[in-house]
Amino acid sequence: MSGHIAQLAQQFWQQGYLVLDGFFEPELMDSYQKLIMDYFGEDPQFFHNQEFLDKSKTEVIPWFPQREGVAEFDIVDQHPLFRALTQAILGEGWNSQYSMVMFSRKGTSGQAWHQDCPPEDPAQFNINRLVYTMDIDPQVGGQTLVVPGSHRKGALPASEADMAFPEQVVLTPRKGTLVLLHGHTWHKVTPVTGDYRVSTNYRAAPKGVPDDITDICVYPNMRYRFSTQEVIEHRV
Ligand SMILES: O=C(O)CCC(=O)C(=O)O
Ligand SMILES: [Fe+2]
Repeated sequence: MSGHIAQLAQQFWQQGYLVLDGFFEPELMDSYQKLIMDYFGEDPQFFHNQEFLDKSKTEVIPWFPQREGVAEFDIVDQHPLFRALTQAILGEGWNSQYSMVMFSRKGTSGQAWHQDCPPEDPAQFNINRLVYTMDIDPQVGGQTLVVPGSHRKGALPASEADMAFPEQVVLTPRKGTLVLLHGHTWHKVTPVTGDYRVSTNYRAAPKGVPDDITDICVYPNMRYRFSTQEVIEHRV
């Protein structure tokens, strides 16, 4: 198994992402999905400010269940293979940051192209460990797009308009899929046409990376700082 894990870690570093279908048991995913729907209901409201919504074209409502002591969310965090894979990718001393459930309502725009943190220093990055508790399919929308190898390509091209990259790959995760995604990899989420979309992100980072590494997000049109809710750089 450890040889296989090393191979998967190598694949992650080549592509900037990794997709593992059927990684989590369906029963565990069902219990997570129920907790998530009990928390949100079908039609929750936003709390991001309007400038962010307008400029980022990102419509996601976050929930941090572990901060509220919802113990079930520790199960994934402590999953032995999940941890072994993380260790193979990030090395000794890596840090599990937090789990964040992301809910998008029907008819919302998903997430624009972005990088979770500035890409200038290759040693300063987060990884997303995305757990899908429901099927994402072409009917629901909300597919995740990634550009392979873009974690080595610096900042996303500056642009005001949405973009398509010839080499982009469309991910359609199912219930139980684990997607590992480097924070510098260019990625987006397509509009949500079905009833709603849910994903849960267990963010982690290598040793020496501060916990607020994802405070500044890079979009084609701006860099945005979440803690102060401000555009810190207009890129176009
Ligand atoms: O939900 C997804 O598929 C991607 C979410 C994302 O971009 C992130 O958590 O950084
Ligand atoms: Fe992201």
